[in-house]
Amino acid sequence: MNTLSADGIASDAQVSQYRDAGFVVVEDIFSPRDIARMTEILDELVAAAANVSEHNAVYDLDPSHTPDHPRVRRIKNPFRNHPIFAEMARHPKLLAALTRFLGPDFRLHGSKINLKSADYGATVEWHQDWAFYPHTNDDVLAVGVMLDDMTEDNGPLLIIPGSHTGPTYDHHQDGRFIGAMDPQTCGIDLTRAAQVTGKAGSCSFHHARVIHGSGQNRSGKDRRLLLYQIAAADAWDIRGMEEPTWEEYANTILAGAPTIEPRLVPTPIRLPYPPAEHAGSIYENQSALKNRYFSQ
Ligand SMILES: O=C(O)CCC(=O)C(=O)O
Repeated sequence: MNTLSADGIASDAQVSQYRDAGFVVVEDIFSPRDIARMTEILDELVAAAANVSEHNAVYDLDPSHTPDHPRVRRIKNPFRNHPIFAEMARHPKLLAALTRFLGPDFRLHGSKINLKSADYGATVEWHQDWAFYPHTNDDVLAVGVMLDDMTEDNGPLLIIPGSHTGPTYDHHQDGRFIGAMDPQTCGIDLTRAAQVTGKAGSCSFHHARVIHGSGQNRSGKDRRLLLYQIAAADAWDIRGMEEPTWEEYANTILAGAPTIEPRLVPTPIRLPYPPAEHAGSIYENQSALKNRYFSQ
């Protein structure tokens, strides 16, 4: 039965789809007004990149970036870099949906905005988030807040359904982490990927172990995706605690309470070490990948 939760957010069918396929789209989480507030700030952040010539703690720049034509691939850590994105991470409808997928206690462990701008937006090669940040259990997912409509032709997220229950694939090249799978040797039929599309204000939820990537934006319209990485409070990043203090760690709790008792569930883990030669973002990590799937 396709029952709505008490809040009407994320039906039983959507929760089952998330469990079976490793991803689902839930519509109308953010209102047009919420989206307008976020994109207004985002436009200001991108315009301010005119003063920046190197990647830094806020900006990952497109290789074609110049001060006259600021071209930003990614805003790093928007949760920390602008209060609007911290406010929206606690949006009641988003929290209600996350409770359906992860239970009552969860925290934000990372955030980013991938801009995939009209005509030049960067591709993201096939990967599993799990290869970047394995945890003690896999109640870990990424929310993609669609700041624009995500359509078939503006480089939508592509996901291999069901791959979240399989192995963790090799994300190394020449003995170093490279943040991508080799499409020629991984043995996956990547043509069976599902396109994740939806209207602005919708959210995709994808499991940290599911294989995903995205191609070029061939349209004349931006495809801006705000990604919040969320983990059950008892899923601990096995690389350690990122925040410098317990208070900062506790501030990342979006619902429920923190715990110092991790839940241990065996999962296939490969550590992202030795670290990537090119650090700073997935785009940088993947820049030395020899066998690419998506044309740039
Ligand atoms: O923006 C996209 O299409 C892919 C996002 C992603 O997988 C990532 O940034 O890790």
